[in-house]
Amino acid sequence: MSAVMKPDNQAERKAFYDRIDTRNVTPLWEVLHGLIIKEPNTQAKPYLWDWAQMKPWILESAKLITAEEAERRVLVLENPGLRGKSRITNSLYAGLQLIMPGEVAPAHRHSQSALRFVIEGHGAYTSVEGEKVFMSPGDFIITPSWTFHDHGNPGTEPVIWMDGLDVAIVELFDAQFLERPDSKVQHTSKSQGESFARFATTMLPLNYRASSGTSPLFWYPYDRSREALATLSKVEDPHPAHGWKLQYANPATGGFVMPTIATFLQMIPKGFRGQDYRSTDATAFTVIEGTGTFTCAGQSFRYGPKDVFVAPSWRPWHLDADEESVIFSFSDRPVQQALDLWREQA
Ligand code: 1HN
Repeated sequence: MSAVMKPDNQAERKAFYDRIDTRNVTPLWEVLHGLIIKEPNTQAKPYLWDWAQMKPWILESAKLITAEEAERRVLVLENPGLRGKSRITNSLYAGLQLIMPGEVAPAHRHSQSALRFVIEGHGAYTSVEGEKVFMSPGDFIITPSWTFHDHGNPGTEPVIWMDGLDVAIVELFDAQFLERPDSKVQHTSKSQGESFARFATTMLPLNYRASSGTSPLFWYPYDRSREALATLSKVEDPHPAHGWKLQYANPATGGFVMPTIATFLQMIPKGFRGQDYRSTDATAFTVIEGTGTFTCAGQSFRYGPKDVFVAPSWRPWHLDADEESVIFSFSDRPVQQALDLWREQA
């Protein structure tokens, strides 16, 4: 029965706040309701980067700067709700990288984990810890944290891929390191296909023990992944939201390919009308094949091959396909799951 009166003392409060502020102290009650909220309410927006618009700009960038001067010649895909932060989602970076015939992007290594998803062109390679792999459209390649990598294009065509990195996650922990070796291009110390032979055949080196949370396999060629989806599409019904969807796996652990980023490939049939779905892991998508519509939080975007689009955390989205479509995607799901934060709702 004790009715506690709310004091009416705004001026006194303000004076108190000002006093404690001088020693870097602040009252929780003034900020509490921004810190704990009922559900995610991200600043990030759904958006689609149209390939027809992006491609000429990417090629134009090659007239302005070399890959070597730029270190990496990339146009960053910035979420319209997060401009100036080099982010496609609150936790992940994405960009479109171009390497012209004859160019090299010099070697370096950093704490950030990276993925490449090849969009267009043949004849360029990426080299990871002394092993080269030539990239073809649809191939998914990883650059594990703290592994030396350089890219080169001894071929005749411009080659463009999407990069995805965990920059903001590493920044959250203030755990970034970068190293540039003396030589621009790594000495190739391994044969092409070595890690594929060791890890991609459902076999492992004798007595193998995973020494890191990152996949020892760094090249996932498109043909095999696509064929798996095509076979599944003949033997099971599509998931009502995802169609036929697989996650890329670390063959040594069965887990995701990197500790911070999960990657997926999905196929949806012609005429598919996907159900609404949402999850706490904001997701960036790249279309490889097909056309349709991506709808998220009431906004619809027509998609076609090589477009990139993004679904922010917890905003409902669905896919409708005009033609059979194959779509790559990535998110921070491994981090959220490791921290018991991940939720989804169909
Ligand atoms: C990076 O090292 C690459 O190695 C691409 O190709 C994009 C974006 C931010 C930080 C490092 C690459 C990057 C990056």
